[in-house]
Amino acid sequence: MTTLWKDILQNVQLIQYVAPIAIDVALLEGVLMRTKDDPNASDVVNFAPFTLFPSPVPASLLEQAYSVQQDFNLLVDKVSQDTEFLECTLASILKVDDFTAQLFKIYKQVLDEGIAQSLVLGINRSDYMFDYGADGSPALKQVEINTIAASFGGLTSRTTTVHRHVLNVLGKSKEASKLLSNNPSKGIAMGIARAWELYGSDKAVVMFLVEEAQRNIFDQRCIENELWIRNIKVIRKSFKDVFEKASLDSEKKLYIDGEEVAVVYYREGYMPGSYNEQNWEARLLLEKSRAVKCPDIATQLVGTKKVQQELSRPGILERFLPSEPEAVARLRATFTGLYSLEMDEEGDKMVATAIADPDRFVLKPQREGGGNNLYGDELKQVLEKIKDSSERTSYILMDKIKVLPTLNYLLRAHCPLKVSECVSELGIFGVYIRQGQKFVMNKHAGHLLRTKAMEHADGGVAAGVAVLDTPYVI
Ligand code: GSH
Repeated sequence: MTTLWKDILQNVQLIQYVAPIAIDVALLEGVLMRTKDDPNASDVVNFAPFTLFPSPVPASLLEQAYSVQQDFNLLVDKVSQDTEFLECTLASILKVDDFTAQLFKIYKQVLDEGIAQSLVLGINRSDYMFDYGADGSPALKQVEINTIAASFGGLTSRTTTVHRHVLNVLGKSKEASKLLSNNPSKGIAMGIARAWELYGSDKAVVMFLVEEAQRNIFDQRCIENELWIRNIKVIRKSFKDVFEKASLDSEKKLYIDGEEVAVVYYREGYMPGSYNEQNWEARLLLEKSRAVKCPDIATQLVGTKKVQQELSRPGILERFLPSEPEAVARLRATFTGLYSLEMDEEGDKMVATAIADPDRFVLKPQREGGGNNLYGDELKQVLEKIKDSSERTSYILMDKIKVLPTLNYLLRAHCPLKVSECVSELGIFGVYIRQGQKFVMNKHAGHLLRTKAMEHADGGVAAGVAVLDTPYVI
C-alpha cells in the first residue's frame, strides 16, 4: 500500500473540515453532472464524484504513457484500414455477438457502396494500470483503448483546480504547485475544429450525437464551448432525431434541419442498449454520408477487445508498422498477457488454465462503457458453463494487473465520508486526422486519472463506480 497523504488521512477532524470545501470548489469550477433522477435538466445538478486527494502516479510511467500515444493513434488508424484483418479477427465473434455483428454489417455495406468520407478524425483514450511485479517496481500495462465516446476530458481539467485548492487549504502549497495542468477538451476540440476546416464548408455544423438521457452533458459542453469560441456551430442530436430528420443529398452530404453536417462526434452508440431498429438505420445513414464521423465504424471496431488481443500476437504489430521497430517496441511494452478463447487447442488450454486459477485473469466481452468484465468465481462459473460452446469466442482473457492500493476518500453525492483502499487508472487522450493517405494531425491531448475502491472490480465514472482524480507525480 502506498500512503501519500499519511499525515492527513487519519485526521478525521481535518478531513471533515476540508471535504465540504472541496465539494464547494468542485461546484464552483464546474466539476458537475446531472442527476440520475433528472438526467435532462440542469436546474438541479450535483458535483461529479471525485477523490479528496490527488493519487500517486510514477513519473516514468506517465511519461511512457504520453510517449506511446502517437504510436497508438497511428496503429488504430492503420488497423481501421485493413479489412482483411478486421474480417479475420472478428469472424468468430460475429457468429455469437449480435452487437458486433450489426456494426460489422454496416461497415461492410458502406465499404461495398464506397466510402464517401475522405477525412478521418480519431479521438481515443488509451487506459492503463500500474502493474507491480515480483521485484516491486511498477510497469505501465494497457487495460483497453476507447475509440468511441472517450469521455471526461472536460471535467478532468477542472478537477486539477479542485485538488490544488484542497492542498493549499491544507498548507501543502508546494505539493499543490506540482499538479500538472491538463486540458484534454481543448485538444479534442482542436481536432474537431481542424476536421471541420478541412471539410471545407463555412456554413456546415458539427453534430454531437448524444444519448436521450444526458447526465454527462457538462463534460461534453467543455468541448462544445471550445468550438463555439472558434465560431463553429455545434448542434446536439440523438439517433432518433437523425432517423426522423436527417437525409443525404446526391453527393452524400449529410443534412439535418436544413443544415449541412461536417463532423459527427459520437458520444453515444457504443452499447447494444443504444440501438433499436430505427437507431441502426440512423447509424447506417450517418456512416454512408460524406460527413467526418468520429469515429468511423471501422475505427469503432478497432476498439473491440478481440482486436486488442489479436494485436498482441507475435508479428501482428510488425504487420501494421513494418518500418517502425521502435514504435512496435514501445507499444508492445504496454501489453499485458492477452489470450484468445477460439475453439482450438490454444483456446481449450486457456479455458482450463483460467478455470483452475481464476484469480489470475479477467474475462472480457466485446463491450464498452464499463462494468462488463468478469473476475474470480464469476469468471470460473461462466467459463465452466460456456467452455464447450462457441459462445466462449465472444470473450477474451487478460492477465489481471497486480496493482498497489492507495488510501483516499471518494467524494460522491449522498454518500458517507469514509477512507477507502483504492486503485487508479490512467488514460491518455489521442487525437489524429488523416486526409487521404496523409496524417495531418497526430497528438496526445492530455490525461485522465480515475480512481475506484478496491472492492469494485470494474467500471468507470459514467457507470457510477470510479471517480475523477488528478495525478500526483512521484
Ligand atoms: N455517453 C457519455 C458521455 O458521452 O460522456 C458516457 C460515455 C462513456 O461511457 N464513454 C466511455 C468512457 O470513456 C468509453 S465508451 N468512460 C469513462 C468513464 O466512465 O470513466
